[in-house]
Parts: sequence; C-alpha cells; structure tokens
Amino acid sequence: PDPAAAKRVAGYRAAGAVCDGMVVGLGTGSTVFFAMERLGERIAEEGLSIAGVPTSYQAAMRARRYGIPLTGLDEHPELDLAIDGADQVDPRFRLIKGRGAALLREKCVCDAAREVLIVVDPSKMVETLDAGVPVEVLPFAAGTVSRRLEALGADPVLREGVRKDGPVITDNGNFIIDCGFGAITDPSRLEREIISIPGVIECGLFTGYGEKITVILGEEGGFRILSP
Ligand code: DER
Repeated sequence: PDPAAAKRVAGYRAAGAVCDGMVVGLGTGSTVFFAMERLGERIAEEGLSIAGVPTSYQAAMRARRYGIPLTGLDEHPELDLAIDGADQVDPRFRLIKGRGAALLREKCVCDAAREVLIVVDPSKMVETLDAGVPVEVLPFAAGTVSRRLEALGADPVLREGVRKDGPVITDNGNFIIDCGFGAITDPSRLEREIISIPGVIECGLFTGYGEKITVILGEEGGFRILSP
C-alpha cells in the first residue's frame, strides 16, 4: 500500500473541514503537507479566506508556497482549528509527537485551538504509546536533564543532525533528546514528570487534549473520522 495515498486522503479531508474566516493552526510534517496543499487549492479555486499560524519554518515556508496568509498567536490567541500529525495515537487520543522536532510550537498551537484535527495513516494508531518521546531541552542544561530523564527510566539520546554535524537545533534554538521508555503505562503522569525537570522546555507527550481532538484516519480507499 502507498502510505502517501493514506496521508493525502487524511490531509485533504482535514482541509475540507476548514471554513471561510477561520484562523487555523498549521502543523508540521508529511501528512499535514497534504492538508496545506489542499488549502492552497481551495484558496485559489474558491477564494477561501483564512489565516494560518505556522508551527515551524517548514510550515511557514509551505504556507507561503501555497498562498496561505500567515498570522500569529499574538494576533489570534484563540484558534478555530489546528491541523497536525502525530507519531502515535492511543485509544484515548493521547499522542506522541515530535518526530519533526516541532513539538514546542505544535503544543502551543494545539493548546490555543478550540478543535484539533489529527491526520494520520493507520501506522500511527496504537493500543499503548511506546515510541520514543522527543524532549526539547535548553542546551545549557542538556547534561543534567539527560541524567534526570535516565532516572525516570529513559534511554536518552541527543538527536544528531543528518546533514549537519552535531546536535539538531530546533526552530527555537534548543536541543532535542529522544527518550525511549518502552511501553508507557501512564502517559499523563510521565508528561508531567518530564516537563517538571528544570531545563526541559517541552516534551512530545500530548495527553491533555483528547476531548478536543478528532482523528482523521486516512486509508488506501478512503478515510475514517474517529472520536475518543
Ligand atoms: O513532528 C511532529 O510533531 C509531526 O507532527 C509528526 O509527529 C508527524 O509527522 P508525519 O505526519 O510526517 O508522520
């Protein structure tokens, strides 16, 4: 099966839910890419009038390419909708995000949105969250944070660049430490424990937004709209 086809179906369906006049959070990653592509078409074809709050340089650059006007949380502290992807989604719609190292602004945008559409292909749906948890860390404190994460049971790995020597630097100037915890039995508690560590800016566990999340699950032949 073509995973891009599933992502495209999900992204296009999310773009179809956007109404004139909305201010929309624009997530980061390869699935949201398709939602932005479709929003660009709707703007061109229907004259759809929206504004987007980008969650990364990637999202901002894609929005400009597709003619999606940009705004920010200062102008719009409350968003009608956010469209974003996820690395894993559990049955209570608790998420792991951050594969793309955009989790800090994504969580701010998710928090500001009245409704969140999470666009995924089937590979993201799990019974128990067990993917690595990306943690955004102040570079000054990376050493001490790493030890505190180990004490929480993690196997912490500083995320290195692929076509950049040395650590990945986020859009906010911080490091990412990827933390393998294995199966996460209490993701809400773990999220709180991680972000209480001094020097941790944010982590990729999004456990408090289940009520406002709708999952759009793209599949080869169509899509399913899931509620928690
Ligand atoms: O980095 C992120 O948080 C992305 O949203 C990621 O979780 C999903 O990216 P994908 O749609 O390319 O899998």
